[in-house]
Amino acid sequence: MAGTGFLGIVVLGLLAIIGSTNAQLQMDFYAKSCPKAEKIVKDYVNKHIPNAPSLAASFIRMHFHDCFVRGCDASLLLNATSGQSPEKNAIPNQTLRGFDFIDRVKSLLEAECPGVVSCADILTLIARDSVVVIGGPFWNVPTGRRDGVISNVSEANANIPSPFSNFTTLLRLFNNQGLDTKDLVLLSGAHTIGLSHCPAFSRRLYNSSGPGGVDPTLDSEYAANLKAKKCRTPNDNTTKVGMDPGSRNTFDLSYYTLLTKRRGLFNSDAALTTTSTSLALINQLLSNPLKFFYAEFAQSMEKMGRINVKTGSEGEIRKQCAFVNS
Ligand code: HEM
Ligand SMILES: *[C@@H]1O[C@H](CO)[C@@H](O)[C@H](O)[C@H]1NC(C)=O
Ligand SMILES: *[C@@H]1O[C@H](CO)[C@@H](O)[C@H](O)[C@H]1NC(C)=O
Ligand SMILES: *[C@@H]1O[C@H](CO)[C@@H](O)[C@H](O)[C@H]1NC(C)=O
Ligand SMILES: *[C@@H]1O[C@H](CO)[C@@H](O)[C@H](O)[C@H]1NC(C)=O
Ligand SMILES: *[C@@H]1O[C@H](CO)[C@@H](O)[C@H](O)[C@H]1NC(C)=O
Ligand SMILES: CC(=O)N[C@H]1CO[C@H](CO)[C@@H](O)[C@@H]1O
Repeated sequence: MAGTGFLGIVVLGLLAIIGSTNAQLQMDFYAKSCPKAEKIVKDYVNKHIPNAPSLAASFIRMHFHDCFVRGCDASLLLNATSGQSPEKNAIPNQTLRGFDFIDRVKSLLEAECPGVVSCADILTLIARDSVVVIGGPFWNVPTGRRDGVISNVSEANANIPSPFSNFTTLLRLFNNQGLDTKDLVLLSGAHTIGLSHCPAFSRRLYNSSGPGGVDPTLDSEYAANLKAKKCRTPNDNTTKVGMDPGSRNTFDLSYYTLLTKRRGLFNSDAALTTTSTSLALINQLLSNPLKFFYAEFAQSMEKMGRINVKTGSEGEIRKQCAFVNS
């Protein structure tokens, strides 16, 4: 009897060790610990995003920026603390919006079940639910992410791709995260919604090798129009331009159509047409119904949402998304 008891304890101990090291994301992770969690997020998003649909673009972009630095651990949401400049201060983060929205959802969840639902899961759920509200694709969001405690501006600048990147650089940064060419082409498709500020592409209008300083890989009519009506000077840093003008609130295929017409806005968009593999993927998306893109996009989003996640006893569950627990 004593023997089996001892064996039982050993087995339980082993299971616990396996459990903690192999903990992984699962669908409805909070089913027992906070059964209403995912519904609270969805209800809040359904109620407020229709009044501010442009936030959907900001949230999916924030999720991307979070996942590319130390994994999807809400490190992006941390505010400055003494001696550490956070990811929020990185060049690509300067145009992110909606941190207060996330804080409000977190407050609702803390009221429902204190200390249970991570900011990393909240951001991931908000990104998905808000894209669904604007009529975009649905993707599965397994939950159980835990929050990181480090946020470092240099890591964000090193890992988040710049709009000036060529294909080689883009693929290297995606490969670093375990993502491949297909993921790069599909996830860039998020540029079918949202806005950019002129500095992300005005070099292509004013300071490139073609006539008038225009980038020869950019459609000249499109460039002329942007110079006349949008980014009127090389230093304009306030005007906003839809990356997919005409349907910037609609999650459709027209971003890819624009790429094939040399009307991708950033060098990084145009770069997707510069290799035969990525160009073939673009053409495949364009020759299929929208639901094919949605299904493929969903797979890449789920994959992105798993990048270096902290689970089990790693990290913590933050009480406030902008601060690590004291
Ligand atoms: C492939 C590398 C990528 C680069 C170089 C890039 C770069 C950029 C830049 C420069 C902007 C404009 C920011 C501004 O000036 O306000 C932007 C906006 C945006 N990006 Fe990307 N991006 C990339 C990939 C992605 C991915 C993977 C997603 C999401 C899955 C994404 C979603 C968005 C969205 C939705 C916006 C619009 C944001 C808004 O309206 O507030 N991007 N991106
Ligand atoms: C975090 O910093 C931002 C500015 O980057 C500020 O607007 C926000 O209020 C801060 N959040 C909290 C919870 O203090
Ligand atoms: C931030 O990351 C950079 C690059 O990895 C590193 O050199 C630096 O020491 C880090 N800063 C802090 C305060 O840890
Ligand atoms: C891509 O950009 C990187 C970094 O700017 C540069 O080192 C590399 O030579 C470029 N590659 C190509 C094929 O242009
Ligand atoms: C283009 O950019 C380079 C490097 O930033 C700068 O030295 C040059 O003066 C610019 N040329 C024009 C025409 O603005
Ligand atoms: C934007 O441009 C204005 C005027 O040229 C300048 O004063 C300001 O510092 C610029 N802001 C940034 C963030 O570069
Ligand atoms: C949203 C946010 O925190 N943006 C910050 C990005 O970084 C600049 C400085 O580099 C800050 O001024 C912004 O507040």
